[in-house]
Amino acid sequence: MKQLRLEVLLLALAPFAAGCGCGGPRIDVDDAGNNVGPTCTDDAQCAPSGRCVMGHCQDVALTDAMVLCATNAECDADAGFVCLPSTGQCIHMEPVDAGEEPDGGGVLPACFDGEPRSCGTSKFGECRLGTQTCGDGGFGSCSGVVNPLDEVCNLRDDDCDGLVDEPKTMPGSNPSYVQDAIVKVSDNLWIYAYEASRPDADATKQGIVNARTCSRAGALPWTNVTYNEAVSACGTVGMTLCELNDWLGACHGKSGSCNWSFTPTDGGGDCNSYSDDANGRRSTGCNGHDVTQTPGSPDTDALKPAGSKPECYADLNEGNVFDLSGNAKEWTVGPNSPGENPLRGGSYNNSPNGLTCNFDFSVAGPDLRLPNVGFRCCSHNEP
Ligand SMILES: [Ca+2]
Ligand SMILES: [Ca+2]
Ligand SMILES: [Ca+2]
Ligand SMILES: [Ca+2]
Repeated sequence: MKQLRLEVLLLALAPFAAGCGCGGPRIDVDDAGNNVGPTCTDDAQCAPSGRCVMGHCQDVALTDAMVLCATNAECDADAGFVCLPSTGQCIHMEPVDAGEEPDGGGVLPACFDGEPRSCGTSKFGECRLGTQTCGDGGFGSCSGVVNPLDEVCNLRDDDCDGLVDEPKTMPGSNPSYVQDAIVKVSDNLWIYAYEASRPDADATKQGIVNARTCSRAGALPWTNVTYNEAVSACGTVGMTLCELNDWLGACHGKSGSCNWSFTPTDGGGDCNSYSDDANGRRSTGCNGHDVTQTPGSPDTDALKPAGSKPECYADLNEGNVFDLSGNAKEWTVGPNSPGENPLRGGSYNNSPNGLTCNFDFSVAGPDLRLPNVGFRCCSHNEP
């Protein structure tokens, strides 16, 4: 059975020395280790000359100069000192055997009713320390704490190790790192499950940061991007812009024969029947030109967050690749790149036939930049 012995570090805190003839001043305790003085919860109850220290009034007026700490970081942790926020003092915490008589003083309980302290694992990044209060001889729940989460591609330090969106090769002190949504197509081909997005994109904005690219559901894709910018963006994550044949291999699905990257889940068709039931399925198919709008009404065709259409994916053996058909057209590396680059899959303002895997009307030079043209990244090595 261990208990904690608390020893006040501050030698100048003379008024705390009552009843102690040992090597440093102590908080005033009796032989049983109990703090003496009227109980209190704040300084006002000990006015005019006292302070509420560890739940008891002590006849001492601390000055600001006596306040050594607000957090543990300001105390010598290597020597076993922690900060006692209620007094602003660094205290030494050392386990002692129950019943052992410390040097000239009593054995104190682990904490005193009403004593607060900070809690939690980190205050870096998205994390926040919380507070907890002593009651019934122990500290209660940690209020307000925000603990580390898995690192995701979002321009934030989710796992609170001081690194933002760190890759597998540099995970930092917390082993979590960004694991983009990537699907294995074959033994030598991996592809983004979603159209590429910027790290600061979300469902309502495309973001402005080009530091790296992400494959993430729910983020608006990165468009208005030139061919060369797309090549560079894939390079930031150790991947390459998808080659045309690799892109087609994914789009055709595991059967190798799908016309669209489209997988109806209600039994109403297969990946080759998109146009047949388009009128009934348009809202759940892929994001193409909306032909149901009434004449004269505003154009509702628009880019949507990646993965918005739950049935718009190529069904592959090891995962689903979303929005190859529709949403943003995608740059690919073709036989005549970078002079003539295939744009594949059609976009939100193309009809169903323009959303097929094989529709190859569009090629563009390296400087084209359009709001309906994006990209995705591939790799021939496991990312
Ligand atoms: Ca992050
Ligand atoms: Ca991090
Ligand atoms: Ca990390
Ligand atoms: Ca697309």
